[in-house]
Amino acid sequence: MKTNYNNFVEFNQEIKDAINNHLPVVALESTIISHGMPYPQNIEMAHKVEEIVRENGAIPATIAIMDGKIKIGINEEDLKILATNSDIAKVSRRDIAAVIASKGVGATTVAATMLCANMAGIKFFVTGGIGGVHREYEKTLDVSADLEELAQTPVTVICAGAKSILDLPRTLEYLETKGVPVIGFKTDELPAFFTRNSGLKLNLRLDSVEEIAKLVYVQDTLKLKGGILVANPIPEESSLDKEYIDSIIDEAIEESEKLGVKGKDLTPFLLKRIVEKTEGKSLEANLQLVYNNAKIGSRIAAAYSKLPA
Ligand code: PSU
Ligand code: MN
Repeated sequence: MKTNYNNFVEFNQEIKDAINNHLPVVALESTIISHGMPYPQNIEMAHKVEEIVRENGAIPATIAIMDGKIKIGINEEDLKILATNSDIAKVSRRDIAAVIASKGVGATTVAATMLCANMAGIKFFVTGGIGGVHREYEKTLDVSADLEELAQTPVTVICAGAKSILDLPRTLEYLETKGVPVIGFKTDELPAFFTRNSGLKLNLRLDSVEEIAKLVYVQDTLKLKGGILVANPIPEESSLDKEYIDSIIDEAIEESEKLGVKGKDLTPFLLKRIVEKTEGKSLEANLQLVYNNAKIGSRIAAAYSKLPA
């Protein structure tokens, strides 16, 4: 038999059945587990997010590469490996074929998870924050592959905006250029991950999950290329003080420059230093915003599945 797609993709049966029956399914990434949060909070987060997705009417599909296969729905053993090993590859679009070919293990970023979700027929994807245009872009040309993926892959990503480790105005400009709709959920501004506001006005605000589902439906029906970004602010009670977190982020960036950290190592380095410097306060905020995104993302997926197929 000739090698095909099925040789490199493995579905969990429940997820496969749900996709085939047009039931709501929500994809979840694994870089957030391996590189975005420390152990053991990463495992707790992965469990709780899956629980919240189910409570809100959808089926969770955590995606990673295990032993040379894209797994649509990892199991407990996979999760343990991803959460506890410090040498798991961070897999973006460019790395997928290499990690599969070498029968490796990899945690998928937003870009790679979108790509895999789309391959699998999953339309919604919940995460914490996306990558974007890095500060000092003019020196480094560092733009996350997440933005390029949003430009070309028809998956709706629910996030809490982007961290101000990034250049947020340029990130929004980039998304505009690439034709990506950015929807503020019950907000007029782009949320800045740890804080509800960034001072950057969005073009589009929607106040119900049904309206968002309808927009996705139109975009799909017209087969408009590319993804959609839903920006869901962190709950008020979990948000951090802007001046406090901004000064910590500035310090972390300064350290990364001194140490010459760049490329794919930069984002994980900054995330880790921020958790250390805030003595876990940023981690708690991060957990709460992911849970909130899981709730809203699943409700959007559930609303979408009620629209005519
Ligand atoms: N931002 C976060 N937490 C994360 C990431 C970003 O607040 O875990 C991860 C996501 O997987 C995202 C990736 O896709 O970092 C972006 O990395 P880069 O900037 O190297 O493209
Ligand atoms: Mn980068």
